Amino acid sequence: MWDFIWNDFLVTGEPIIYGAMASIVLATVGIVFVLTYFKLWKWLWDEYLTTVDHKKIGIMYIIAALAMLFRGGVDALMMRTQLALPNMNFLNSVHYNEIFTTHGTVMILFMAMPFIIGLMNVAVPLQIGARDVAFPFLNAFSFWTFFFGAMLFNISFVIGGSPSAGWTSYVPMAGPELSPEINQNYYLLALQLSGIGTLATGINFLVTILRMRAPGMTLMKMPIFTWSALITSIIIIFAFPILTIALALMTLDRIFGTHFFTLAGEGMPMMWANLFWLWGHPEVYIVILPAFGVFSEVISTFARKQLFGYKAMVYAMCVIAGLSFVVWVHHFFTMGAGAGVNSLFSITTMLIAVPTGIKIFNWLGTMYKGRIRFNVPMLWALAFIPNFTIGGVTGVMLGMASADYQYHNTYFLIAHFHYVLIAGTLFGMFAGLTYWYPKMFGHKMNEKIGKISFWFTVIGFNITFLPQFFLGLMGMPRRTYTIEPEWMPLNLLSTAGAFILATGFVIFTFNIYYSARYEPREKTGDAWDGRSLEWATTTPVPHYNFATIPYVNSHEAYWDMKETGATTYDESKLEPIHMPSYKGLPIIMSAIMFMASFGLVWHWFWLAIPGLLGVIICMVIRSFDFDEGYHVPIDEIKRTEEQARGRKE
Ligand code: HEM
Ligand SMILES: [Cu+2]
Repeated sequence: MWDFIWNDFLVTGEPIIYGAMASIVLATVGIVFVLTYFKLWKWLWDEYLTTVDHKKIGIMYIIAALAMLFRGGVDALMMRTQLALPNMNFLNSVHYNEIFTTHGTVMILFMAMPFIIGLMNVAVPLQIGARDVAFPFLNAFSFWTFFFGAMLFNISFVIGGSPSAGWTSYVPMAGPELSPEINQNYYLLALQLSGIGTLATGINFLVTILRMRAPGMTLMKMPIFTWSALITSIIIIFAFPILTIALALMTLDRIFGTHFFTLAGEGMPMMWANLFWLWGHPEVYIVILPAFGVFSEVISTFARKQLFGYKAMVYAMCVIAGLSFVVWVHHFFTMGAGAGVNSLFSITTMLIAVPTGIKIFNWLGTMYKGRIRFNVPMLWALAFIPNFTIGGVTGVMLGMASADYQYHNTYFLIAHFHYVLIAGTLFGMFAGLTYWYPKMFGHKMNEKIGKISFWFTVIGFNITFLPQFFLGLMGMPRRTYTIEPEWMPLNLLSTAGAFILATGFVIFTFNIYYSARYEPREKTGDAWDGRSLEWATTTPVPHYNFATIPYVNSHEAYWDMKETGATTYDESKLEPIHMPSYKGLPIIMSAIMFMASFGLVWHWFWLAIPGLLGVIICMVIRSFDFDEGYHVPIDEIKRTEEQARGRKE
């Protein structure tokens, strides 16, 4: 028993791991102590763990995403440290493999995705004048499956060993022959668990946006961020089932001995690559389109102009979404498809540059002759345009199949996708968080600290990743744990940049803490002189969002209201508001799913089977739950609104 725990269950033998174990234990004890000492358990349970309010769920998503940014960021710094000089002995090859695998997976699935879903949760219902999402219970469930999926993935580090076959998990590397340990099972089950939540989110937001818009808001009058959320939801609904199936098949291969992807027994390893990227390529648009949406909102607000080419922006996003499903083969141009196939996918890939270019010109057009305010959200948007363009242009270079034989799996690719993911997604999320922050918490983020973190991030980012294009051209392969002496100067530079970049992230996070303590409270609900409906509510936003729902006449609904002096509080139209009740079931059910998944990871059917039964029991309980929520009485709405609006005047 102790033998098993010491030799197989816990990961041992590395000082870094002991350090991690100690810090996990200390952090857990610390959190439990603080919650107990300040008697916060009940508050936490009542206000957050059981909440079905989209605003609070959004906040929880964003906090989790920021925590994961640090997990993935520490991984990145460890890799860059190992690559700074030739013959470094900081990480061995096995450890390096584990770290690039977990870094990629955590960053895409447990950082970028939840961050955008968090912002969607915060902003979309407010932007369309709704009181919540279509399925609030499901929304809470989505969050908790994501959360427990992320936890499952993260404990692999200290329990049983991390996956090491890359975030793409290509077979045969990830198959039972070459990865016989349990580590790969963590990847499969953690992604499966959180993927369920993502799919549910896609459905939830599709229905919310199609069915719950304020009267008058036709599709072409929706704010552009809501449009990006709608298109993202559609991509999710088409893409995630592919991932679900692929993961399930590999789980069968690894745990139950089937042969879908094995070389033996007529399996097809190439099928994994196809399924993975048939999901994986749309996935990168799932994380970029909402960032485009944020930038559009921010640029038009801070240039004080209507978004230039609103319709073209919408159509461009639709075209990008469609094309995202027909380019996946560019991820394996060198794996032996014929020239015809490669040419076709080359062309579809490069076509994406057209609608993306249209969007870039529209952002520039929006700023043209605008009276630009250089607040922090706008700075992120301004930095995004040139940096993302570098990512886009190098993407077109990679998209040429013949040239890709040269760049394939080199640092050129690493530089390319970090330009897209950091300058696109991450800057977008930072912009969005700073932009909607006053709506979420009732005060702005500190501008000065925000600017410092901005400059650290943007400069550090370019020092880190610009040299990597040249390293790639010099032949430095990706996923290598040692470097040749001739690659040393540029690598050293890149590593130095990574630490500057990381400092920028730390300052950004510090700013959240600092602003919560010291920034003046925001009295108006309209912190930036906004144009869409989320700014029409008071701050803090009442749990029912809108006392009375306005009639919408353009994609700048609040701008119109400001011109006519209308508000979202019309006492003569007040009616009791129907709201859903808070529920403990989503978190309990997800915790049980976590147990079942953990059992499957270890092939412990004594845990997995009761776990699955538990999930079914939860579903039965839910289907006999006839609680229809409650109504907020008119008196209470009046009191809340008068209090909030009294302050506003
Ligand atoms: C502090 C900022 C970051 C640094 C210094 C950094 C550095 C690195 C390094 C050194 C690698 C591995 C290269 C190799 O040996 O193959 C890597 C891979 C990767 N990174 Fe980052 N990264 C950062 C942020 C991000 C972000 C924000 C994302 C996504 C949103 C991301 C996504 C990925 C992915 C998908 C991989 C590929 C993993 C694989 O090959 O399996 N990174 N990064
Ligand atoms: Cu792709």
